Amino acid sequence: MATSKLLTRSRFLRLAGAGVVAGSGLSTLAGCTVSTTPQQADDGGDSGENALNLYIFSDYVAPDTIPDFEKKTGAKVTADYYTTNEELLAKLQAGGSGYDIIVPSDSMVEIMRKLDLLMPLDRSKIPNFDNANQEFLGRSWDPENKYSVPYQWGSAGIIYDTDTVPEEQARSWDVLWNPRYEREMAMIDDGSVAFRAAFLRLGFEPNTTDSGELERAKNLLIEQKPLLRGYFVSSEAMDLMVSGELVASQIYSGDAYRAIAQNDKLKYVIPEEGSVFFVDNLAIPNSSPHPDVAHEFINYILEPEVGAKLSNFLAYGSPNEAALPKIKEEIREDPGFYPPPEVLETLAIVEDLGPEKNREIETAWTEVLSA
Ligand code: N2P
Repeated sequence: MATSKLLTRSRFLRLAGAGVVAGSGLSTLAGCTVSTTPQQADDGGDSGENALNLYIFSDYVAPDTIPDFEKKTGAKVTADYYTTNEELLAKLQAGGSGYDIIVPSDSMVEIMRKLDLLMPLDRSKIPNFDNANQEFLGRSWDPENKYSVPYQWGSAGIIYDTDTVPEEQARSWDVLWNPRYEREMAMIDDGSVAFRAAFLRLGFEPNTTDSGELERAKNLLIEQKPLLRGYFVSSEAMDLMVSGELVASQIYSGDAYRAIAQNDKLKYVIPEEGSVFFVDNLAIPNSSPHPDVAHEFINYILEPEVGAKLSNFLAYGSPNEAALPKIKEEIREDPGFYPPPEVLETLAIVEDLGPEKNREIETAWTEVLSA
């Protein structure tokens, strides 16, 4: 079966005991969209010695993550943001990006590794590596963690407004095709994630490589398009759900939890047909101009306090085991967001399907967008 179970039950419970997420009454999570403030790296970034050019998913640091690193090390950080792994890959392949730290998801680490885009990590410069949770090390995308260190993990499910959408509807991907909610629904602006929802809704494996199934999923997404308000970055969907402009959307778990912290009519569900799970990772591009500072940054993120601040703010799961005791209890103990074992078993990593299949999905996604 193509669906890969990421965590065994007992291990998950151990992680969940200090890992994931949010719920109501978390004042620190309210109103917490990270502004994309620091100077843009502008293809080359800061060329000084003590500089770090960071290229990361949007809304993916806590407010103090970067300023505290600058204070601690004297390094000057410039940051650029992307919204999909494909955007990150294209930027790196175009060459000369000048980035020192990137944050590829699981299968993108594998793709980049095979393309020789990543620098092997010097473990002697990352003494905090020992703080990483074994559960997230040695995974298929980087079996020896030669190139990457886990950063955050989560799922992609459905957020819905309980005043409008009945729970039994929200438990299926089908809800995002329901004409009753026309123009009040959204999907994540990432072909590889949107296609997984369509595959699952059709009862296909989330990592299917069957061209006929891909064609059917494409048609399903094209059929859905006029019903949507649009395709949004997950944190934009979060804001539109909080304001009530959307009643249901595909969303990443952390953004869902942050939305719920601001509007308690909202709920997050992993649909019964299953969904995808991701582990995002810190890595250093081969072309990094400041590899020493980059190693210092990775080591910094693995500090217990830094890891806890990240997860207390972002509400994604922390693969930093040493951070777990510092993650707020009210977050850790919110049972609504810890998937029970039978749901966990339905979660799959978005696998690297190989260059040809990946391209096929990208082409199909372009067709959806231009339909
Ligand atoms: C957070 C982005 C989550 C990335 N805004 C999902 N891989």
